[in-house]
Amino acid sequence: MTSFIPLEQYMKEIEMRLVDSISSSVPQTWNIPASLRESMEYSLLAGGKRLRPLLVIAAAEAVGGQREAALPIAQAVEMIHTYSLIHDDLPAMDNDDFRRGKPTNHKVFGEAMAILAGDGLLTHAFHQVVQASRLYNVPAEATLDIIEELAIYAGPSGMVGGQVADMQGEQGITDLETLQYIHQHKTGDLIVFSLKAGGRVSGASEAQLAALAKFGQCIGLAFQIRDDILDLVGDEGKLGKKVQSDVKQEKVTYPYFIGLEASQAELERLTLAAKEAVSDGSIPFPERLLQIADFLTHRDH
Ligand code: GRG
Repeated sequence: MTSFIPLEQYMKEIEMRLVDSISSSVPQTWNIPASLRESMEYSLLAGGKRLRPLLVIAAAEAVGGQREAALPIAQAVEMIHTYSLIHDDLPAMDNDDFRRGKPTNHKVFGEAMAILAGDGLLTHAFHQVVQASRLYNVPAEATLDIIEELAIYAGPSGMVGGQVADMQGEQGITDLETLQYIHQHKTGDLIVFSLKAGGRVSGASEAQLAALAKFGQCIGLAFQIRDDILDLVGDEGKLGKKVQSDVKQEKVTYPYFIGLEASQAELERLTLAAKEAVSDGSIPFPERLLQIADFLTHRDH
């Protein structure tokens, strides 16, 4: 466990370690077309909050494990997340021109290369998970569990399924339950994966994994509700994008169904439930996770 530095400094440390290591994660000795490497690195290094790597490492440390062993998993989840954003921005999906304050991948490299850069990141993520075992002696059985769960939480029954439900339901969603299904899978599942995988690196017990999963489910939904609220009442300068875009695009959101005040109350309820899940005594060092839950509730971008 590292000494208990302020959360902002902790996040900065993890971001720096991630950025430093992620650019060399595709070995220079591999004979890869330069344009593919450039396109993958462009999006990987374009910034972002690095929330999922933060959760992998915070969960590993909360269970009493070492940061370094969790790093390949943190890289892997950021690769999956980045691929999903590249593909989500494509003309066939959301058709966005900017992401993380920069032109989207397909605007710079063309559509075909953006698709392939996403494919490359998705595939390479599985290579990186294996490195936790090869380089840091994470037991093969735990690594197998992490690989299996990455396919479950990021694949058809997870993030990809959530994206499809969102696509098919666009503008036609009539109930909160369907919206919850979309949020749970499209956004929440990768967050749950990150926490459980971090725990697995540190040899978490079943009770600890269940506590981390519950924490992830709650903050995952809370994260999305906060997104919806920020789109209505956020500061454009801090968000780096126009507010009220959900209203303009007639997107159904939490505030659309239950109003702004009730959405805020639900956000607070979920944050409390998340904090309770890791405060039941099963997690030896829950303090960082508690801080992260509060940080996400109050984030302004
Ligand atoms: C294309 C299979 C496929 C999936 C796409 C993640 C996703 C699924 C789409 C992104 C669109 C979106 C606004 C999703 C909901 C919230 C979300 C996951 C936002 C992006 O995550 P952040 O805020 O992004 O952590 P940064 O850039 O900070 O990493």
